[in-house]
Amino acid sequence: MTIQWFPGHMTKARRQIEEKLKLIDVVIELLDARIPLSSRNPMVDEILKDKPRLVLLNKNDLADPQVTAEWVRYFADKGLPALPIDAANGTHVKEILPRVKQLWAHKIESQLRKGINPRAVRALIVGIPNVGKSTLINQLAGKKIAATGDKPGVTKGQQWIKVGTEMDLLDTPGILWPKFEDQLVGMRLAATGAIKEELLHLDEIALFVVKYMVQNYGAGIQERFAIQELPEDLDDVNEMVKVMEAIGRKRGAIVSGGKVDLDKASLIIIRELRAGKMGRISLEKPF
Ligand SMILES: Nc1nc2c(ncn2[C@@H]2O[C@H](COP(=O)(O)OP(=O)(O)OP(=O)(O)O)[C@@H](O)[C@H]2O)c(=O)[nH]1
Ligand SMILES: [Mg+2]
Repeated sequence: MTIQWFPGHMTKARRQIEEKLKLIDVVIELLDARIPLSSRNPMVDEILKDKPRLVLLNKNDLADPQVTAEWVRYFADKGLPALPIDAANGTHVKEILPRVKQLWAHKIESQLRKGINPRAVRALIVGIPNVGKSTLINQLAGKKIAATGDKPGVTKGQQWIKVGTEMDLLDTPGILWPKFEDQLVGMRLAATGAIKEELLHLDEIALFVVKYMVQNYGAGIQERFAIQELPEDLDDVNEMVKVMEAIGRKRGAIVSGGKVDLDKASLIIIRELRAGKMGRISLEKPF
């Protein structure tokens, strides 16, 4: 399957970021804690060059804590301290402003030395669609200023938002990149909600999710959906479809004649994964 998702507005969003860059002191790069590398826009390094950068792993409430700990080590090894957060509930959000200020401290000090009153630090927030940029901004600002929503493509344009007196934040529309270097990257982005649902074959995405869960979280789904035996051969599609059907049956996705409606089952699998109802699941590991 090829996912076609790079509409014109994404090119525009990229251009708008490039235009604003000279006004920006620090970049906050928001990644999805469940898929940190796959949610990392390969164009970002190219666009942002050497702007001071803070990496945040959002939606950590949905990610596997052990895997997140591995990711934190992975980024630290690369000299990029990454802070896991949960923007929806505000977990660790208070640690962000001090870190942003730290990245900008040398400029503040030099302004003070020159007798200039330091202005608010200007931060740009970038990340894939639906990763939680606007939610984080609202959390930092302490009020609902930016529109948020449970689907990609909610923020349409850029918007400056004041976070107290110390930081101004630029909210941007989420951007994806024109080509996924790896089919799995597309699957992970689709499963976690970065790509518009209308563009996807949900059954393929659900199959990918079920296969990953059988491989990595087998005991959990066996228990949750009362499945007697899981397939041993991960590449046996028929066996995986049986697991999808078992989940669908358990959730009442039945058509007349008692057969499972696989489309409905697929939707249920994806919805439950995204809502964290299958437990804390990461879909990517750092190796
Ligand atoms: N569970 C969980 N949900 C979150 C978290 N942060 C954001 N969300 C949810 O994710 C969805 C997307 O959030 P937005 O803030 O609109 O995402 P965005 O990055 O601004 O998306 P675009 O504007 O479309 O690029 C919303 O339903 C949020 O409630 C989090 O840390 N945990
Ligand atoms: Mg937004």
